[in-house]
Amino acid sequence: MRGFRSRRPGPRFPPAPLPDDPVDLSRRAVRTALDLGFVAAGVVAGTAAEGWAGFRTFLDGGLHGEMQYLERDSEARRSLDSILPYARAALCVARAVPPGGTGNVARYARGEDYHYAVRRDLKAVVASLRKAAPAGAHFRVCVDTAPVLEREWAVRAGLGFVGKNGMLIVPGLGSHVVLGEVLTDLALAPTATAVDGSWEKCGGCRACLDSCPTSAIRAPRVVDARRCLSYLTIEKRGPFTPGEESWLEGRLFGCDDCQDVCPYNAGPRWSEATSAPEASLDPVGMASLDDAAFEERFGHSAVRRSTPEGLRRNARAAVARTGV
Ligand code: B12
Repeated sequence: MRGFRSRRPGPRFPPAPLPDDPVDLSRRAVRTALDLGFVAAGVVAGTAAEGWAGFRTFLDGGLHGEMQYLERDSEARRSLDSILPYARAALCVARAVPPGGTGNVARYARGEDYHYAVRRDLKAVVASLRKAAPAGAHFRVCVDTAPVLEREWAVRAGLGFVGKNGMLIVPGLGSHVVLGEVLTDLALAPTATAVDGSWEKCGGCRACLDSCPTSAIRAPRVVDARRCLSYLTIEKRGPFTPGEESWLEGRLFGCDDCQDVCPYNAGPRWSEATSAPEASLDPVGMASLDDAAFEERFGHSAVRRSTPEGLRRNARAAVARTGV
């Protein structure tokens, strides 16, 4: 998430009129989302983030490292109406990331940048809703692009639960999903009844905690980003400390270890040996990729987030490790 500009102070337009049939509208939203290929979809009513205190504890403990945007937009995460005035509900969706084996690029970043793909499909959902909604309704599509506690809203919309690795896990599919939302000032009916957000569904399993190469998962659901290899390879700017560099073990972008060991991801979709071509990048080539070549290759990929210098830094560390 970056570049968010708060829409406060004050709403700029009147709220949407009440829909005649909120249940039907919600069903339409969910059905359209599923028809478009999202693997899970649900509507949550409300605006206040119940997990905000937990988010604040994460920041106060400094676990966010140098991700200053989380601190800057912290207050906005309290409530959806800081993002869309008069927000009353959100359609939450999950999209499965491409299947395939392991590699030095995290699965979610392979292929088309999910930010574009999810946004495009959520806009199609909005177009469908507009046909059935009363005139004057407002919508805002978010895909990791606004200060929304996406995992909490997904749980409350009934998409799944958050496991000990901190990931939203969709029953029957697993955690290799990315999330998006449509916020609206329409009073949509919630589609989930009893929402159980507990991690009890992980039972006694500690696979993610025990296998994280840097012990970044301090406790169930508590990820210390400063040690997380996803943070170090994607979000951290500037050089690694020698300790950090030794943790990378050849990763170039992101890390999936805490998901790969999760029994909820044990299906063939994720364990098959064949890898997508974009699963691994050549460290030697990446170590000398200039800015223009980076932009050309990753301009429409989530890998762009690492910045050219960040990717070169990661690649240099991988090259140094193998002594090539
Ligand atoms: C900052 C960030 C990171 C940081 C910090 C990660 C972290 N665990 O906090 C870093 C860079 C390390 C990171 C890594 C990754 N990220 Co990231 N990240 C984010 C971002 C932008 C904010 C997350 C955040 O606020 N963290 C702070 C903690 C405290 O908040 P939280 O994780 O949401 O935890 C809250 C909920 O779990 C809530 N909760 C849980 N259950 C319930 C139930 C109820 C009823 C309630 C009320 C609340 C509640 O309680 C917690 C505290 O409030 C989100 C997008 C977004 N806007 O939300 C993507 C996001 C979480 N990331 C995503 C992905 C894909 C990843 C990686 C897998 C990428 C990779 N392969 O390298 C890793 C996974 C690491 C991990 N195990 O979490 C996806 C996760 C999808 C999923 N299935 O969960 C998201 C949602 C982006 C997206 N739109 O798809 N990420």
